[in-house]
Amino acid sequence: MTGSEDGLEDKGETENEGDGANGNEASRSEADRIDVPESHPRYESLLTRHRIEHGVEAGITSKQGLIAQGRGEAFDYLLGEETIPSADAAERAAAAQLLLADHPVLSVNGNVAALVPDELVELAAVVDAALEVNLFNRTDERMEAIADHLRAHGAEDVKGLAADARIPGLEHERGKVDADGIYEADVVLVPLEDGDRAAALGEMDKVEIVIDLNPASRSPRVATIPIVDNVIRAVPTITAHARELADADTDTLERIVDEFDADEALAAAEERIRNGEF
Ligand code: PTJ
Repeated sequence: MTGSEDGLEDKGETENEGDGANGNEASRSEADRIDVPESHPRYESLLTRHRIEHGVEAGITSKQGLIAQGRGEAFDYLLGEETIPSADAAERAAAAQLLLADHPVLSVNGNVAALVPDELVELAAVVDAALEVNLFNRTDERMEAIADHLRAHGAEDVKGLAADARIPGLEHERGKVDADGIYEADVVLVPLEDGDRAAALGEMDKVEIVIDLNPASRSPRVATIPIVDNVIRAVPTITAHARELADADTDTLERIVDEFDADEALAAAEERIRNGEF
């Protein structure tokens, strides 16, 4: 990767400034460089903002992504900025569902590419899933920038650029997917999805795992497995569960999925938001 591929060159940074050979450390360290000690009570939130800001500067995240992040932060604050037990159960069910899948795909937009690139690549490797860039505000430049960014963070195969299939019922740009990716997938993880596309994927009979901090949003409401948690915590937690369940038999994995109740999980998140202490 070159500095310009990750949008870093303007800032006088190159991959050689990091510790690693492939530039991942340079990219991540710039995205994580904030003048706040880790002991600061708002450290995680400020770091998250910085990653998103860096994502916009690098041409990865859309400006609307900044607004989406602000909305998410408000819900995270009300949730206590922690993974509540119902979200952890959803993350375990998601891990089991991904391990059961024949053709799982992790959908990547501009926000999650900026926030959790390493973590998405790791999850894809652990559950043997494909990564596919799929954008609400799709432009060729952002598609390429995100694919480059994921590759710089270790992804070997990034789908989404072929765009040789369509999600039925969605207008032209937003419905573009890869025929051997989301179109064929049996299980799709869609973090921070917009409601229309989440509903359209549901109409295609896909098992949909949605990560969204707002339990009232349409996307978690149409999901098979809604995860009401910050994507920063959710993705590594799914990976940790998947590692722990890696040797589980099919019956065990199916039981974990069957025992998960989406309505209960949404209700528990709403209850925490309405009645939690802050
Ligand atoms: O990169 P693109 O073009 O695909 O665009 C991505 C965004 C997120 C801008 C686009 O899909 C969009 O506009 O989404 P919405 O409709 O604003 O919905 C975003 C949802 O994600 C909201 O319900 C937020 O509460 C939630 N959210 C925001 N940040 C996080 C989050 N959920 C989990 N973790 C977060 N960090």
